[in-house]
Amino acid sequence: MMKEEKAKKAVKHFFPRDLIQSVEPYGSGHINSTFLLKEMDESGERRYILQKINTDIFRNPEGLMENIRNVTEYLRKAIIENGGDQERETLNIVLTTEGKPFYRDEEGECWRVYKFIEDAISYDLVEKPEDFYESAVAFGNFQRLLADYPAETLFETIPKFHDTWFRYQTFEQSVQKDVCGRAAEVSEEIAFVRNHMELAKKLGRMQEAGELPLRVTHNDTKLNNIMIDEKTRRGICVIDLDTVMPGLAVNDFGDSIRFGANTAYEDETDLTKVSCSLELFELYTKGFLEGLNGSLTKKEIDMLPTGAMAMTFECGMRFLTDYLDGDTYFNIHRPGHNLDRCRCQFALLADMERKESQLDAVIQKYSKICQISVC
Ligand code: ADP
Ligand code: GN1
Ligand code: MG
Repeated sequence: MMKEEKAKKAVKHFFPRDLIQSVEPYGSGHINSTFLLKEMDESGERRYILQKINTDIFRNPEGLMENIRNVTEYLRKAIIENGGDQERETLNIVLTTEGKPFYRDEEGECWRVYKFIEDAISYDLVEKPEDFYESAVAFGNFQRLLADYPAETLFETIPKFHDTWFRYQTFEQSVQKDVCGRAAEVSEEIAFVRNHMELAKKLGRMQEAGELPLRVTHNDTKLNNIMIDEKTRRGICVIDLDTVMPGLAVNDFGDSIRFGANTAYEDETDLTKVSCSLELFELYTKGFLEGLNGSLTKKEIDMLPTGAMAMTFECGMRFLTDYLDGDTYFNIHRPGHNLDRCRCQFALLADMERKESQLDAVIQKYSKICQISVC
């Protein structure tokens, strides 16, 4: 059965009245399969997001959905207290007809539905710098709102998700196995990884030494995981909550930078277009620190540029590992897609390294402002 047909069957377990008019593939996420649902009745049209959860990656869908249910309920209380709109400022799970947060079909595939956040857009590339600033405020705010969330109650949906040194070792295993015979063709990229071994160890060591605290973080802070309100241009909702787990604040910062401060798309093949925009880096720093409103330590602030480099490196290395493994993890849309993505990340990291002192200077500028007026 085709994916769409399976999706149509799954829909019936959320919407027993047969009012769904269409089920179309949607969005550009790399992990889950996402569909847009349109429902029509006497009162008009309503839209929903249907997702097939990637259970090869998320092995415990019960734990995953419990995390999302609890985190969204927690956020909802804060939104209501602040006089916000709970329909648009957090994800809203639509339960199955049996009252469950997801439906498991006969083949064991797991489906969930969210209300569609209307009049908002998610971007794969920054179109207006102010939108990137707003996304930073929203991600910073999100982390601050979850600062007192009981971290021990969260399931670790993907163990060692941002353990860059673990990712490095996994990469080396894939090079050794070379199941598709692709290693020879990517010797330059393999050498690039090996030249960055120290970067892979750095943040993990600092965490172990107690220099960087574990916090409840989002862990997948790409620009397209924020909904920007079409009218107000505010970052109204943080979505894609599958990886909300204890993590490092600098990694949330870093992942946003590697995606949003890149002047090119994540899979750009013309590497001359790839660079780390200092303007966007500065805007994001300002917004993120404002959203966090003084909840980072001085050490965390100092390490923000390292977070950006480590996340760019880790992500490139994960794309390369997947290319070597035969493209089994990330959704791809063309042959060599993961290699293109890897090259783009490595070109971006090289540019960040060239600009390291400028990135540090930006951070120090905001670190000072932060200490005087907010922290
Ligand atoms: P993935 O884990 O595959 O990245 P996401 O949960 O990020 O999946 O969803 C993919 C895309 O679908 C998002 O980038 C966004 O454009 C859209 N999307 C997801 N949830 C919603 C929602 N509740 N309302 C509107 N759009 C959404
Ligand atoms: C995946 O799900 P999505 O597309 O938002 C991945 C991230 C990577 C990102 C690279 C669970 O994010 O870790 O940084 O692709 N998510 C998972 O674009 O592995
Ligand atoms: Mg996503």
